[in-house]
Amino acid sequence: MNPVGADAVTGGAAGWPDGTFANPVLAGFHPDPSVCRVGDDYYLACSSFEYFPGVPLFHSRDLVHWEQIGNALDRPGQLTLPVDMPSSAGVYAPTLRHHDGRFWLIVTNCADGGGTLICTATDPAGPWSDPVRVPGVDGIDPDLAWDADGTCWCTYAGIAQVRLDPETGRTVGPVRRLWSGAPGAQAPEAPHLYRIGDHWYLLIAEGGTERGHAVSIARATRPDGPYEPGPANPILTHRGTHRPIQNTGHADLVQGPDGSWWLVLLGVRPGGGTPGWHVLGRETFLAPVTWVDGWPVVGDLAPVMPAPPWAAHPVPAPPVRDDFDADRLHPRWVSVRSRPAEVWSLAVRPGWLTLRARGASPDAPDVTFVGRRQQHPSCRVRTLVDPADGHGGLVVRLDERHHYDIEVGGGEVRVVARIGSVRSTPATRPVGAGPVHLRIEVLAPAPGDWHPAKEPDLLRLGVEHPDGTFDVLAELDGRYLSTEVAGGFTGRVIGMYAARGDVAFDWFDYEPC
Ligand code: 6LW
Repeated sequence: MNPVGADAVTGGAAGWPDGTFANPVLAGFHPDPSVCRVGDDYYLACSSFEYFPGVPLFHSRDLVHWEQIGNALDRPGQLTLPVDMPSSAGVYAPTLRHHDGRFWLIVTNCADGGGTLICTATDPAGPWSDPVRVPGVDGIDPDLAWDADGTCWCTYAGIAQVRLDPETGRTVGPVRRLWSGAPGAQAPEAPHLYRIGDHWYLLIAEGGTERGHAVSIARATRPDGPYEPGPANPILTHRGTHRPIQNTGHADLVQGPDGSWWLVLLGVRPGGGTPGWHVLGRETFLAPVTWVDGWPVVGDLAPVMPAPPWAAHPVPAPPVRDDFDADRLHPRWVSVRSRPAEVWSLAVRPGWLTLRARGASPDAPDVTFVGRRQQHPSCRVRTLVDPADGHGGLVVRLDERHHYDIEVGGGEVRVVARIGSVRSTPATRPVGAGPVHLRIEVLAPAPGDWHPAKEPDLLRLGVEHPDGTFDVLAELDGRYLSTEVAGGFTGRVIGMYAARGDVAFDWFDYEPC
């Protein structure tokens, strides 16, 4: 049976170079994707954890090319991430849906007693409403689905379900257990519920978000069950394989423009020797789905995929340089926990981003930081920084306890490496007064350059001379800024910080290399 639409993915439509597309479709730290379709448009939301603003939102016309249009939680009143919250707490997996003329986003803020939040918008680029709290939903990964009579069902990790009034956040009736995936499997979570054909389908993740991650399915004739597990579960896992994309799970189903079915899901790309270190966080991938006897079957998921049978709608590549000439920051720029107006300005020194220090270094949970996700295995980051009487620079950050910094101030440039409990200063260099060019290069190994303990990448931190030559002060092993070392749910974020006083940045370049 094929409930709705075509199931053959053939490739060959307009605009796809070589008849292929590249996975991931959203590179870098973009986990837990949730997608919805409104006419010809697709919208996608991801988790954001300790970063503010929270819940990045993307738009696409072809499911492959995505452009960030905003962040759902971009006002302090919508998102509280207290300074004492651990990194990788905060904003967990959202579900994004369109119902009755409005976009609905349900999400958990694990750092806020309120827990489950619902926001709505008529334009997904914002503004999003202040959140309605849902105290009756006591679990992560909430999903919203409406049945034909308008009843709203909230299904969440466990897998548990309760009816609710999404306008008020009030739950109705008891919480019921629906299913827990494969017997004995850990972490049944990430449920999404869909009415497709004659059935309600319950898509879940199980096995945990590490190498054992998997996607499974069950179905019922009513939204509240009883659920019958699929005959071929898990319908997707890369566990125990040597495939380059690992940890595959946490998926959401969507139909392409031609009615074919697809999954967006998270996966990682481990690098280096054994056990493999992934440094870019959990990324968003796209995989084709066909239907066999009323059950979804997931097709091959690889870095290079046959193009779908519809036209490509590429989006402009983000510019290499942000000159800080606009009067607001692009939504891709994130800060750690909060970004109060008094610690940053584009107006104090027009054309420069000025940061005012709070925490004394990127070790501090309240460091003044403005950064962006590392999205390419090899990339180059540069800035022109004027420390004036302060201290500040560039940082590659996994969390407070895992970061590499190059900082200028007090007449010197220094490289600082923080790895767990160890903090060291592998290089210092005297420098004159005035603005300094800082540069960080991240270099992935050449294909085939492998041995069992090979690092996933190398980071070179240094200063750039007026003639453009790169004076490398330190070359550091990237494994210590990986999820396998640091733990947690995020990925690398690279940006600017102030550690003392007011520090101004004229521009910031990020380019793949
Ligand atoms: C998320 C859970 C998961 O809530 O990881 O991979 C958790 N899946 O569903 C954090 O992203």
